[in-house]
Amino acid sequence: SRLLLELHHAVQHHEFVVYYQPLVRLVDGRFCGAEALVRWESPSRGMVSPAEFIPVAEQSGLINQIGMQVLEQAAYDTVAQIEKGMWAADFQLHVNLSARQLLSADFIDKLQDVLSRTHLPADNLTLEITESQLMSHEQLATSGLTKIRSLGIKIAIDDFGTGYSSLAYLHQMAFDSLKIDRSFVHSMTENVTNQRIIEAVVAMTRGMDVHLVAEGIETQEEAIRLREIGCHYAQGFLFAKPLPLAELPTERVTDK
Ligand code: G
Ligand code: G
Ligand code: MN
Ligand code: NA
Repeated sequence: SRLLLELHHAVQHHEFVVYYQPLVRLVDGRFCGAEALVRWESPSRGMVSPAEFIPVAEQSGLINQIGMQVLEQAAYDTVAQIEKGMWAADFQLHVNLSARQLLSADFIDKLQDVLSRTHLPADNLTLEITESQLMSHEQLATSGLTKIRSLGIKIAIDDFGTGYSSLAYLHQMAFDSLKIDRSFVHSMTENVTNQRIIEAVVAMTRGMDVHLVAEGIETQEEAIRLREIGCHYAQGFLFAKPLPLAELPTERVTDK
């Protein structure tokens, strides 16, 4: 297709830019991390949303190259921000991963290569994979996640709650955080069922060493409620939409 041809060209000419959406600690509002979200600045199409081209990139395998370009750019940015004192030493950079990348034979080598070239400490990196992608590649994905974590990189399960994984399955997975899908957060203050689901996730992970992140927070009311329920981190338009690095909140973060 035409889109695929243009996407090939975009990979060769590095037409992708990385936007960032802050991750906030609910107890004090600290800007403690950010999710990298790719955009395609196409000369002919203008700014293209990942929702439009990620599926094509996944199908064609181009996601392997695009994913690495995003990771490398985000890693350089993060190292520079930490060096300038704009981001704290323990800042968490979150980068999305497709199952296709996790399943590719040289992924771990390329990952290590990016870390050593950019000097990003493994400690500062969290890779996100959606619950539904994990569910459809259970065996391979599980061993891939274990390898990633053995490098000191953290794993987040993205869009959690939409993939119907069982509690038993969850306990055998190797992950560090769960990102509660925004469909549960949205209108939770009016919809008791959604609130009960989030409470259940909090209860379920209580004995586990897991960070809970709520996605899609749009109102102060939702933030307050989530904090009361026991969810520690949040992301959403209430705090900031995905922004270019230069437009992110400039407030210096301090270790308290
Ligand atoms: O930023 P936006 O809401 O338009 O993102 C749409 C979707 O694209 C999200 O579900 C997000 O997970 C996905 N996405 C954004 N950036 C990347 C990326 O670098 N790699 C992968 N695999 N998916 C991404
Ligand atoms: O699937 P993933 O969680 O990676 O997707 C991130 C996407 O969610 C981004 O494209 C971003 O634009 C979108 N997003 C982030 N915060 C909000 C929010 O508060 N409300 C809505 N509706 N979408 C959001
Ligand atoms: Mn994500
Ligand atoms: Na998500």
